[in-house]
Amino acid sequence: MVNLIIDNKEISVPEHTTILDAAVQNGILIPNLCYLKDLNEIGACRVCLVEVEGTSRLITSCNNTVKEGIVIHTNSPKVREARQTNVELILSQHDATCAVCVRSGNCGLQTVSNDLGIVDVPYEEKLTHDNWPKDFPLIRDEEKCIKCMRCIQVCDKIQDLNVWDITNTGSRTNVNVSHNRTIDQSDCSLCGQCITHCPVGALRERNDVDKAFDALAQKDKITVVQIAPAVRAAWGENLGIDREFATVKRLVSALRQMGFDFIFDTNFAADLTIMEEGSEFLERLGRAEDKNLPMFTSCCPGWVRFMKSQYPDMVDQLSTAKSPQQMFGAISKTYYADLLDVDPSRIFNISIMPCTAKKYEAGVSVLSDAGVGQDVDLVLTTREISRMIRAEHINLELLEEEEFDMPLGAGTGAGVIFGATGGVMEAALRSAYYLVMGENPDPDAFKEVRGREGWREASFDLAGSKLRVAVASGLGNTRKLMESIRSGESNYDFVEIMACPGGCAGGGGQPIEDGKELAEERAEVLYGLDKVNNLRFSHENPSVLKCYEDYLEKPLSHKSHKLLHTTQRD
Ligand code: HC0
Ligand code: SF4
Repeated sequence: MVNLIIDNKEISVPEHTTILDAAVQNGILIPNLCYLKDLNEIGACRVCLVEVEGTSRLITSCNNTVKEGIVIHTNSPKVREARQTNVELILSQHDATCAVCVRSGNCGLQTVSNDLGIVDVPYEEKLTHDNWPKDFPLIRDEEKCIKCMRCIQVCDKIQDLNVWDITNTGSRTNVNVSHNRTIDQSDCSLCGQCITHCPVGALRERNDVDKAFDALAQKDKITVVQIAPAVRAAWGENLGIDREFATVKRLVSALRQMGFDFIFDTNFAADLTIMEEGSEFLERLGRAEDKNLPMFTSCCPGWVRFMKSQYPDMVDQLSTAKSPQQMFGAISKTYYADLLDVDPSRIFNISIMPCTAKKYEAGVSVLSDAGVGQDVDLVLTTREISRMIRAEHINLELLEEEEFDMPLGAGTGAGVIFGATGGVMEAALRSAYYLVMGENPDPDAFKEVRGREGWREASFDLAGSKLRVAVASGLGNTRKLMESIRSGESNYDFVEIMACPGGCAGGGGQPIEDGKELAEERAEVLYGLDKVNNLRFSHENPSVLKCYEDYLEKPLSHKSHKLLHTTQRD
């Protein structure tokens, strides 16, 4: 152990602990901006400076470790002055138009500046601009970038895609798409992890809120909204309400107040996906030859983009099943339009997703099959729906719980766990077991695929044959898994991949709480919802069964193939 004094407090911490960690562990807060534990410990912003007694230099506390007997001051006049100067210099290169920023009130730089009492920036403002494509789902505002390097680190170390890099040096140091490429030339998966790790508003999703309000205002439009599994575990986070209070039923109630005509659940389509994808898997498994295994899940557009750019030769191993978002879009503009007896062109489909890549997915033409433009007209992230709720001045505390509309509002516990890494696999195994054995397994029989670390594998016995499955989340983990499959080191029958660490619960469109990874906490909410659901098997979803009975006939039918599958990946 190392003994030291921080702000007159005698403390003792293990060797190699950083000064910042030592302080935090002892309840002493040191402001910082670029620091992210185990990811970005480079002292780029120089906000976490501290003074070491007896030396003339100030040092960054995030990347300097403790030494026996040192005496540290985290907030001496010298530290305060230097910290203030450093923040003022950052502000001189940052477009601080906070009133019109999506991160206003939730911005690391704003907090640090306010806490330091900065009301004036004595340096000349030097902003740089670039021409970012305004329609791209991921937007980078060059003028707001504070060169903290977090986006570079998360994209390199966690996602292993190296989309971002440092350009220029010295005072002209900047961050931009690597290798002088434009964003559309890069291999960006659109996972949005750079957004959720940006401390300011330099990275964000395309703002589609106004289009949603426009659709709500058009009287001839029938607005149909679907809520993705992972959204229900996070939507209240930036709205000042507790997780326990922010139930999906209260979100339904808020959306109804906002004027959406029909409020449905993506879980319905997740259950439908299991019927189709599970049947496809069993069909492939049963082939005498040309099984094309492992079959990969195809519901995460970040992963599909990654597959297309990094492993194009393996693309035909993706399941042909479309994602639940797209299945929902197709079904609502065909089957449901028939039920309503309306022209499907009047239906305006909005999906609320924890995801930035879903904005791209909705626009992929080969994924729209209802014949009236895009099957999903607009995708809003969890953050965007939170902004709409605020814009509507909804008094959240007064919200009562309300039910989804029917029939597309019915979802099972198997559908809800799609939002956590391993959930699609678990749901698929529950139903595959039933389809093969003719009886339900224990719903928790396939729990082994839950978790977060690296990639996980498991094998299960299915009617006497061994089924080998693997699950990965995060594209860095995915690359390792893919290399292992490619080299023949690993052999699986079925593989689930989600681009975001922890799956959609940790999606790039989820609320941001700077410095916190909330995927696990949110996944717990989803597993809790599964546990208490009366129905825990996709093949027991009454609305899905009715949809087959009245419309689709059976999984993999001609109609199902037309509306719910694709062999093209654009
Ligand atoms: Fe997901 Fe989905 S689980 S990708 O993560 O499959 O976005 O939540 O909606 O489509 O259902 C995201 C979340 C979904 C889809 C579902 C799948
Ligand atoms: Fe989107 Fe979920 Fe995939 Fe992340 S894991 S890119 S949130 S679908």
